[in-house]
Amino acid sequence: MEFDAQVIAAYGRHLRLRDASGRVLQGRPFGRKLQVVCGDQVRCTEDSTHAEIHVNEILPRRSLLARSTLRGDSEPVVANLSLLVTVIAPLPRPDPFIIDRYLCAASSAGLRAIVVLNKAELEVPDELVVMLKSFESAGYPVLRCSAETGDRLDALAAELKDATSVFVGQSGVGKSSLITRLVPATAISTGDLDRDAEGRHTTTSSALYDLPSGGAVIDSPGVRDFAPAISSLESRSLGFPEVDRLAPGCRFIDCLHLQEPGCAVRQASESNDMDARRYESYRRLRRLHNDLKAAQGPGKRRGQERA
Ligand SMILES: Nc1nc2c(ncn2[C@@H]2O[C@H](COP(=O)(O)OP(=O)(O)O)[C@@H](O)[C@H]2O)c(=O)[nH]1
Ligand SMILES: [Mg+2]
Ligand SMILES: [Zn+2]
Repeated sequence: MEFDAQVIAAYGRHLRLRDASGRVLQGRPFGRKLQVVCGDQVRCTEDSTHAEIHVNEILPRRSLLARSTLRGDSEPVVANLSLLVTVIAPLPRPDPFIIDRYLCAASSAGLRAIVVLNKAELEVPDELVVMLKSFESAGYPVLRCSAETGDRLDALAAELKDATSVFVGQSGVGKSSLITRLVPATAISTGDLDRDAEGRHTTTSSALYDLPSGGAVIDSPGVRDFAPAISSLESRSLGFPEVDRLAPGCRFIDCLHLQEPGCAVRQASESNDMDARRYESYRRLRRLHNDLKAAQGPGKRRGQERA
């Protein structure tokens, strides 16, 4: 019998599903090509002989956070979101360029994005203050809080209310700690696939948790690096709202803000009206696009141009 379910955790091809009545089931994609991710709505069948759920179809996604592999292929990360929460902390030391890459992917996926500084009770070095300011002046809300002390968690909960969010960021910044604080303990256990065969906690899966005040949050494994899907890198402003604001001042309407004469964006970065680090990050993302295209090889490139 066919039924629809929501994917509430994905551990490789092992899926945890929740049907309309709230029943939680284990399943797996039926067919090699189906790339099912946490947050997906799927159509399933129950195999009566094996007592296993087959996911046969992914229902249309409202939104998708996607990344590029080293070969330039697009891979889905999480689906049906409305908000991307980049979590950073004084320690481990944040890499602002990775944050910009996430903001780029969020922007092209049509997601609202915020930056959360967790462990805010620790000393915040000057360079981190400068970094946070670069996101704020670009137009991204920055929220400082602490999973440890509970400080400002109410403000974070208010941001998350009624949204489907994903927490992304380096391992060790406190994503899971924040979620543990925001979600009742009973809800944590149902989504918990974060354990290996020995019961140790691992961070190799994504899991969705319902929030008590409405909305849901997806915990994601820590990543060392993140490259947005190529399609995200083809948009005009790459998740740089400040570039959007400056671009009307460029001499050429199709200015890419690299070497073009009369570029208002480059001028703004030189006169510090735009954060110079953010501008460098913008340039790196343009280069990343070319590098990923090259990694795809000529066959794939032609194929994409026809589409
Ligand atoms: N000082 C401090 N430590 C925190 C805070 N939040 C989390 N931690 C610690 O940071 C470590 C990593 O937390 P975890 O939630 O597993 O990070 P994740 O890898 O991003 O999910 C743990 O030892 C937590 O106890 C915080 O607000 N302040
Ligand atoms: Mg974690
Ligand atoms: Zn320009």
